[in-house]
Amino acid sequence: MRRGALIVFEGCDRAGKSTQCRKLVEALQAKGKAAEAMRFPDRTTVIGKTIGSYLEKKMEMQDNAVHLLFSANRWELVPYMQKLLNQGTTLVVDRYAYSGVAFTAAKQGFDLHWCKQPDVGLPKPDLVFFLDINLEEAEQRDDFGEERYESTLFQKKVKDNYDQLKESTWEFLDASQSIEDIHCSALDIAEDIVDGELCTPMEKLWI
Ligand code: NYM
Ligand code: MG
Repeated sequence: MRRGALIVFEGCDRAGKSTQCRKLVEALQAKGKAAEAMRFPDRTTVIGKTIGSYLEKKMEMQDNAVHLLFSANRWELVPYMQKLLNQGTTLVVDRYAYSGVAFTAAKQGFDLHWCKQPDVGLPKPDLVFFLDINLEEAEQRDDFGEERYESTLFQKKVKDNYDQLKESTWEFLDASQSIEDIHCSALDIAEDIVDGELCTPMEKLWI
């Protein structure tokens, strides 16, 4: 049986990732393909609830420690992801290890190399959409500025870090286009991957 594809959306805050994830899952399902949405952090688990409190500034945490929690939150969901992928379900994931690295490495005293280590060996995405947003535009979007990390200066550093994480699996989408236009481009690219030759077993990230 064919495995499902692992598709990830990445980008700075308010780039439109959640909207595009939802639309992509709906479109794939409408075409009769098994697809499910996931997101990181997954704030529903015990680890995820702690991350949620940290992001909502209800608690403080040492920076290395919270970085490891974000990674642990991905690892705890790997068995679930593997099960669905092996059953032939495509996963469309809102943020993944690239967010982990880009955000922590934007903090003082962190480098990309250290930040990548806890996520080394995770299932490697078959496709990563990077929603490229102009930071002045993101700032104007609803809710910007409420959670931790949502300042333009921080997001600028995050964007520079993303630039250094680009891999051959990445596709850039201009986030200033309309929701429909972005969706059409994403769906085209995603369908090629979902229907194409998927490498089995899956590759491992950053190995
Ligand atoms: N974030 C997300 C991290 O700092 N590290 C990670 O590993 C992940 C997955 O959490 N500002 C940050 C990026 C976001 C915030 O994400 C919450 P969202 O997509 O707004 O729920
Ligand atoms: Mg957010």
